[in-house]
Amino acid sequence: MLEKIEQLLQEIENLSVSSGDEVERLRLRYLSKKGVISTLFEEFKTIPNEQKRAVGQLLNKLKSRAGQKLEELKRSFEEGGDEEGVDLDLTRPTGQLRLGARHPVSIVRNEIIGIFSRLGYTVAEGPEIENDWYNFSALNFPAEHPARDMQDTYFIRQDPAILLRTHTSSVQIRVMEEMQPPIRKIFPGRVFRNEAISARAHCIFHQVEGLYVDTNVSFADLKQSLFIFARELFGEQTRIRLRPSFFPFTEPSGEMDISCNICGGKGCTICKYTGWVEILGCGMVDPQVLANCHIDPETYTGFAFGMGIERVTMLKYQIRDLRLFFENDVRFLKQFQGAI
Ligand code: 2NL
Repeated sequence: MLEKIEQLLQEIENLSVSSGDEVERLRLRYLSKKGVISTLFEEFKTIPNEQKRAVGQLLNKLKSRAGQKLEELKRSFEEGGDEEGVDLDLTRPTGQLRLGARHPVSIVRNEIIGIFSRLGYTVAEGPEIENDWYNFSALNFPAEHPARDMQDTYFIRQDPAILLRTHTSSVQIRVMEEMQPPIRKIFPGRVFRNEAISARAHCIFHQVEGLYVDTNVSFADLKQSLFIFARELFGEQTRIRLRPSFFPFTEPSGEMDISCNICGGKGCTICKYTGWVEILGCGMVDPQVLANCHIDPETYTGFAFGMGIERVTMLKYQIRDLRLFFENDVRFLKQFQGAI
């Protein structure tokens, strides 16, 4: 029995715990009525008298040592381990602080703004929550256009409609209602579409649109402005091509491709072996849209364009999955440290 008590004494000295609950479990194990130590006291009654003195002494020592040890462990949790006598120097310098990085979407947005501001454009912003006029009707969307469907657009209310804007064109309408030409502005902002989230699509993304309205603005002005833009953003070796397209708010409309900046136009998986990648949509502002904003389409013409910032950023930095922009994983974000 002496041996058993010695063993328990050793065990108690070596106890270590990681929570207050654990201390309580140990207290029950050693010190409760049916615990290990009570059981030993029961056994003590049956040992020969000549052993009683030595065993009794050691058993009492075990009981008081277990009580002390468990009390110590309990206190260490109650006081959060921050015992009296611990020196806490509040004037001590911290370790090295980690510096954050700008988000890649912000970097590219700022770069696009920089390029157009050198061409004389200024920035305009507007509300993310819009009504039907600014998001659809003023932009010539017909009543039955699929974008007006619940399937594609987040409606806050249906009738009369309040919705999350699906493009920044709504801000362009607001600007054209407010001022007469010359207008030369770019419109960066967050837009919302009811898309299934995948490597290529997200329900929230960012756009930059641009608008230039004045006397004698031509399609040649559109093409040269976007050519300059493409070379500034992707490098001076960049070539462009325009393909015919359709938007309700421009006529004629086009889509602009740039020569693939990965393979230089030779053909690779990024450009699907075409040598070209699409980066934006554009066109001459439909005269009806100008008239909707009380700008005389007989006097003025204009061009407009729009691009998805995530898409442009993916091409520029060879990012393969759009979802990376929204996960905010520092291992992704810190790669852009110092980009601007
Ligand atoms: C795209 C295409 C485009 C516009 C946006 C616009 C705005 C007004 C009038 C006329 Cl108020 N046009 N914006 C024009 C053509 C294309 O965006 O693919 N965006 C991601």
